[in-house]
Amino acid sequence: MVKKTKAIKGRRALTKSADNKATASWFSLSAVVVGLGAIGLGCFYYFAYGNQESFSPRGVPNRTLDHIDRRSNLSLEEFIRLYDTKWPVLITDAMTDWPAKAKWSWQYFLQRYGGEKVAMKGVHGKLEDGEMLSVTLGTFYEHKHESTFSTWTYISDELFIPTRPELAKDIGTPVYMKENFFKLLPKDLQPWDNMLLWGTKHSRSALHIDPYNWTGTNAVLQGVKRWKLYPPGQDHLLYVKRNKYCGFPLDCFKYNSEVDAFDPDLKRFPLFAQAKALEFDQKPGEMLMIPSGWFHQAYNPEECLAVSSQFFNSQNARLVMEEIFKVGDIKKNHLASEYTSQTPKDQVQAMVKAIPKHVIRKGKEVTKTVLDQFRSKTAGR
Ligand SMILES: O=C(O)CCC(=O)C(=O)O
Repeated sequence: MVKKTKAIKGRRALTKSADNKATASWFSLSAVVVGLGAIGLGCFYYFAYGNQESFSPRGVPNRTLDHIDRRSNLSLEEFIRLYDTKWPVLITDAMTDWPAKAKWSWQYFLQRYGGEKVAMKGVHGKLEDGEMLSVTLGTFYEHKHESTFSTWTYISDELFIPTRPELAKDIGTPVYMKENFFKLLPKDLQPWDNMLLWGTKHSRSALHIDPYNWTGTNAVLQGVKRWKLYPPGQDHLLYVKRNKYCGFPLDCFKYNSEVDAFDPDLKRFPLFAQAKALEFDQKPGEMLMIPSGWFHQAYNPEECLAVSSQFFNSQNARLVMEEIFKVGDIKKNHLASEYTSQTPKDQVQAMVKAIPKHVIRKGKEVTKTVLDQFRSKTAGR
């Protein structure tokens, strides 16, 4: 019985019956033609584009990872058409009128804030072993020259600038960031903006996608920042840690990779060797726009002062709202039935109306706790 079944299966796998022999030869011939066609197409692409990895973001032709566009006089229309939620770009004239460029120096900060606490990442060993500490700005300054590739410190403070309006005034809002639906959220749920990033030589961020999948910006005021940005579709090569939370007043999932892209452990993370990145250095006065969904990591080859920010606009609204729905305890079915045909702004407004009161209360508590934690007079140096 078993033998018979096997035999029938075996025959079927070949040609089923003599009647099918003609069909089989036709298929073989077609397979050869298709195979040759595929090789031909492959050669065409190889010679047309070299062996450069190419990607086709929504609405723009093939882009390659061999350089980053540096643009000035970029209109809002062109930014939306070519880059927003599609491809990274360095804008060289977005910060020309920022008072921070001339004003922010060590002398300026130490005089005013030398004794005040900042949130600082300290690493001794591997990036993954780093911890967040609360130290005075003066202490960071005293030790900043001691950094090595494996021992470094990085002020990464979400609240230092937002809680000091005199500093926030020194930073402008380029035209590309004017539409920002985060402002439509209740005040206590808006993500903190303008993170202060002051890193020693060798300091670096983790490889991650930004919270809520927003569009991120990074403005370098002093020093140089080296970047690796990964086009979407490579999550399976990046060892993403699941089920972590961002800890913002309106919580969201955190998408961090376990890999340090500037010092990858390929024994632990072998697939990472296949990941393709856009790599470049960002100079002082340049602002980087990081599209939603791109994993990215920065390394400071020298001491670097920068400010990062974000926006949620008509281009990324669908992606950002999806992330808010995942954690925000907002029931999609509470939204009006016409929701899907509304403009992005109207959709955000409808979503905001559906945020439960307990979520807003929790947002207030989170901000207070974080502020207490980092500003506490008793926190050690
Ligand atoms: O400047 C850095 O270290 C990276 C900052 C960053 O990636 C971010 O703010 O999302």
